[in-house]
Amino acid sequence: MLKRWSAAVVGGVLLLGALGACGGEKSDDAGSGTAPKGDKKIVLGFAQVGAESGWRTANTKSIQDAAAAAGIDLKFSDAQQKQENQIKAIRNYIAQKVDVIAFSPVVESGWDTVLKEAKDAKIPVILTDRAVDSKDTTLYKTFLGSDFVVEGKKAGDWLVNEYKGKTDPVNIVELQGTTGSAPANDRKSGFADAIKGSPNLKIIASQTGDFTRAKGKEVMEAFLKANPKIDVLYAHNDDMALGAIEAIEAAGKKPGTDIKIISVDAVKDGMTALAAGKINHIVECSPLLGPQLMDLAKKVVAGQSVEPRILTVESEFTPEQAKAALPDRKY
Ligand code: GYE
Repeated sequence: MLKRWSAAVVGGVLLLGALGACGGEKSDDAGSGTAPKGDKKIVLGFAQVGAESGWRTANTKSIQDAAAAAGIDLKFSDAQQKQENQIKAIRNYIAQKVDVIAFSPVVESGWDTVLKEAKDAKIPVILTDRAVDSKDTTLYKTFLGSDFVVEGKKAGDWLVNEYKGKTDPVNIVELQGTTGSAPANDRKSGFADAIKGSPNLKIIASQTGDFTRAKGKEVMEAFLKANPKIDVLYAHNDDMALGAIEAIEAAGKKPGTDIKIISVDAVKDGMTALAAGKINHIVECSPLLGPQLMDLAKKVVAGQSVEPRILTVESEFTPEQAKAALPDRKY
């Protein structure tokens, strides 16, 4: 799959027409859009991070569905969580002269050169879901997504409240998201900030699980082997928490009881584990960014000004709230 994807991207413009829907590079033009007759459809090149989590799958579907509904011709690529693949995809969209580029940067650093190339080619860029650390904010039009520091803080505040009035040491292990990504950096710092006033709450181990179930399980196994007393797991997303639950159960412990678990996202599988008492608290991060992204794409292509930062509206869930919300959960 990676080979095929790279071939599509490296092969560039010439190959693209022939490749069609094969490989990671494809056009999702459903032909059922609402673009006014006679008007040329807006072409949006979207460089997705990958397919690492339930959140990402829901995010991709939201973008594809919203593009079809808005009559936007979507070129979609999957970078398999590699920055070099995303950069190649963006260069490819520049070479194709798409009308607008959007992407969810896998990590925060290292985007200035390619963003400058897009700017020089007069193609507007919209950051979706994750931020970049570029000093020059004129390199992109807007950033649509969550406030990950607030999410980390909500997770930490819940824990502080859970142990209110208690002074016994609480050993916390942390499963971080992809190293260098905005959600990993910010969920870590927001959480650390929230617990810093409670000296008995201690992070005794913190490692990346790359936002995947498999890695979450593997790292939790190592945490369990190295630390005889773990009271709390803070996972930066549901998928890593779900992998860790398997490791905890395999070690003969009860997730949610012997080890309390807090995670972020609130995808269906996470909410199911929360309703079953295996996760104790989830901070929501909505992946349904598609409709807002299409509105923004239309505006920036039309040369209209847009807000530089657009936040997603989110909440939190207890097990009872998860039970109530599950029947209507779309992802
Ligand atoms: O929380 C995680 C995914 O960037 C907000 O990426 C997103 C994160 C999400 O892999 O599950």
